[in-house]
Amino acid sequence: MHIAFPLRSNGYLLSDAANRLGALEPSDPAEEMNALRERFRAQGVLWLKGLLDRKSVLAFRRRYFEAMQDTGLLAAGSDPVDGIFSGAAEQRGKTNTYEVVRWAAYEAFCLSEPIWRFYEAFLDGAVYLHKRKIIRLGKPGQTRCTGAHYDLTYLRGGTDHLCTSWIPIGDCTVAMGGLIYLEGSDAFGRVKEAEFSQLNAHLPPEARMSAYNENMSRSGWLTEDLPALADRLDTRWLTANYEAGDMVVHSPYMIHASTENVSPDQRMRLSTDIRYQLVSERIDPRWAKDWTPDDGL
Ligand SMILES: O=C(O)CCC(=O)C(=O)O
Repeated sequence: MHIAFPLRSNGYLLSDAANRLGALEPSDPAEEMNALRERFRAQGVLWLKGLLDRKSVLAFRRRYFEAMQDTGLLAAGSDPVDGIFSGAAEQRGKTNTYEVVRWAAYEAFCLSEPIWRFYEAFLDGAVYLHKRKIIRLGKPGQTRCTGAHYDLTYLRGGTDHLCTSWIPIGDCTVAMGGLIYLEGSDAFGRVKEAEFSQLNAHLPPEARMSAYNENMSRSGWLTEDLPALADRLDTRWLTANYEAGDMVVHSPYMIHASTENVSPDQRMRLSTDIRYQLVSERIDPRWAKDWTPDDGL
């Protein structure tokens, strides 16, 4: 995929010219389940095109931005479903994202039938949705991005047989700073986690599980320097133009990050990331509460 503009993440530039960028491969959710499982095992990620009903996803995007109207987030006169940023500093409004994650409407969205039915088939059993579910808003001009990490860092108290769903709530072009994946990095994530397990072995149980213990970085991230990591592993960051209705599934070892939103029309990136696993397997008890800013995860 040729990208005609610089992709920046926490101050680091990812350039097409350095051959460190590639395109994420889409998958059809109607494909045979064993083929999807095999691709997931080999690549650590599955970008499922159109798994969800596009209209329902857009209805939730509208609902979210309508609820934020009084914060001044939206450009005056714009349609909330477009999520056009006003450029103004956010005011305190009647609601905020930490309340939205407790909405029944959001819970219903995360539990929508195509999602749990997919996981029941994919994982081959009854599934559980982690209570701690995150909604992220990416405003144009915001320079803070998600650094390179794999999810198990934050989920060491349960099974590693779990899947993250990253769901764009609305279309999310590369320019809007959607999730990017480090090609082939599931294997590297496993090696890193085995190293951390050894380093953490002498720590008390709570610290051993923590993403922020003495052996980890302050954020739990591997690095913010995405180009250096791609150079080191001689691989590429995979980008995609996601659409409302898509769902990306990634393994807890797959390394991912995000880039700045440079949308020319000031469109905000809204997404959610939620985790499913078999109900019969160990569930990290720290994830059994709604997401709050001070939950220490
Ligand atoms: O959306 C983001 O920026 C980060 C999401 C993430 O880390 C995840 O889906 O696990």
